[in-house]
Amino acid sequence: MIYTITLNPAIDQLLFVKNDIEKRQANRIIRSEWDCGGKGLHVSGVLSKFSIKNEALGIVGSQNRAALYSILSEKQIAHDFLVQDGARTRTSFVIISEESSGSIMMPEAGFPTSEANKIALLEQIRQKVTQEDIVVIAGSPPPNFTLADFGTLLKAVKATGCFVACDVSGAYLHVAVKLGVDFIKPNEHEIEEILVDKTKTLVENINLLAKNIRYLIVSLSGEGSYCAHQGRVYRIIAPQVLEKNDTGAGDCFVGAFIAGISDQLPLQEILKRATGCSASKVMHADSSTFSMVEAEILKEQVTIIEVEEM
Ligand code: TA6
Repeated sequence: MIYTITLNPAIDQLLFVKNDIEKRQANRIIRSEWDCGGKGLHVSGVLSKFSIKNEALGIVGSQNRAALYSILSEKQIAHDFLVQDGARTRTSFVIISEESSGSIMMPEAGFPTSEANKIALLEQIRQKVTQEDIVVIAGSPPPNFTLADFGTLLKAVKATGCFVACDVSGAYLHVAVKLGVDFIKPNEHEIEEILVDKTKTLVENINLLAKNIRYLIVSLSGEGSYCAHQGRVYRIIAPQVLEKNDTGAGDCFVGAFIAGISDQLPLQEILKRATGCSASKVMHADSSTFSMVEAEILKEQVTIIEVEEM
């Protein structure tokens, strides 16, 4: 079983505007759509699309629970959330201009998790997760979820002996690296925070970090990524596509990568699949849609080169 943990889920409100946003102008909204948000939920959505059994865990607010659950059921995302009474799951505003590519993302902070729910989550992990499982912890934790809380959660997950993937940033990424996990996916800015030796090159640092992390991905947005595994570093060059909305592309990569691990595919195949899926995602307007057909075609346009210089 694969469990995704989204500590701070979101409902994405997609605001479509005609032109790029400008100050002192009425930036009229042409249409508005809803999508699920919070990185773990996107990972779950990708796994479900690959027909891989998974369950989304985390803490949602009672106030708009029905709205979130209806989006999740559309995306066939099975879940067993803890519910916090009187709280509202955050909104993440995503502005997409029809004129240009890319998006502007403005996530709310989210509600503080109650101490009772922090404990309940640990208990849920102890009851559900076994050594054969994969756990993906993804997205920014809520405001009062301290580094110590995060460390406690990670230790509880690790204690089960399962495969642990962690897509977090900043100080939480530090904790993940320090405690040791099986997978991380910082981007080129996030990795700056965890460089082992700042006098060395990025590739040398990737190699050093990868000594404690089974699969280390450094995403380079539209340029592709690096992957370090078993003492080797690969440069993955992504196909060039017409970008509509990059929001969720990284989550799509993580979901497809974990799907490949679960399917026990060879690493090069996993990387091609994940890169193809995220390239397809970028071509779609919402936060989570990608096409399996497009991904299959794009996969064949992915180039993987082993990096020799170390
Ligand atoms: O990566 C995309 C996304 O999951 C959006 O759908 C949005 O809700 C946001 O990221 C949340 O990110 P955060 O890091 O705040 O958990």
